[in-house]
Amino acid sequence: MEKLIITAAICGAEVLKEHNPAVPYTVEECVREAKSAYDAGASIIHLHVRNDDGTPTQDKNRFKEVMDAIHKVCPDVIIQPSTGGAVGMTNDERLQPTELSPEMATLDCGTLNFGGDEVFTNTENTIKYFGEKMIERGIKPELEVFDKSMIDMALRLHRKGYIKSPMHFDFVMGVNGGISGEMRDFVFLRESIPADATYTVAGIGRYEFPLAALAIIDGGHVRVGFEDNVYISKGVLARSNGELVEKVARMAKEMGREIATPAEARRILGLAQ
Ligand code: KMH
Ligand code: ZN
Repeated sequence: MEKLIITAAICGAEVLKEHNPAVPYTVEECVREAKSAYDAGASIIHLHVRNDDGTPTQDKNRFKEVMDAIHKVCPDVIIQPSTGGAVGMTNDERLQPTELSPEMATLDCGTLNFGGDEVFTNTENTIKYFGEKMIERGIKPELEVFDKSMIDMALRLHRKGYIKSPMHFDFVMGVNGGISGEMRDFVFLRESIPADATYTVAGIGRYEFPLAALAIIDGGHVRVGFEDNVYISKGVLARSNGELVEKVARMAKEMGREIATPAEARRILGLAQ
């Protein structure tokens, strides 16, 4: 079995300091959280950025500032900017970090309800447009799927040439509006991707660690972080993203799965070394 790639989604666009005071907004806070995750075994940082007041932004310059600052202290870490941004942003606003030609970026594969009156919109033409831009800019997409239908969409657009092989999926499970995070849901998604594809699983809230355990034994990969969950255990806030990564690394060790370094993650995902 390949080593385990741990991704840390350190910040997100929606979670606030009101939910956990350690949620990062400023450049310095993002660096602190990325470093804590990297030191604990994360080889990928899934990145959103904020203005200092916590409002989400996809501003290219802000991304550059945060990415450069993270790379200063974690030189080999893979930084995967979000192209999802926050609900309501335009496509070109969301695509700004891809102008920096990062190694990876997320590509959201469908529209879903996102709690309350919010709708996270990704039409077929949007997905095609994002896929084309990523091919043009040499970026490996992490295909974010919030439901089984989004895997089907990704496979269809792959056949049409908008997404290249080998595909790498992120099963985001437990969003209100997307697929739930039960074991049967995980098996359904996992059995619906091509044999040469890789996947990571991002369980939202209470699903984070049970789904991490399933992915560890199945040979998949794991995403944790404040974007998805702010608790280290029931009712106890995590002190840092590093603490969440540490828990996954501990679980993997107990189950006999080694943790991938960034170089090993690049090889597993087929990124340039
Ligand atoms: N903030 C969500 C609306 C991504 O990073 O690509 C979208 C999101 C997905 O977080
Ligand atoms: Zn995200």
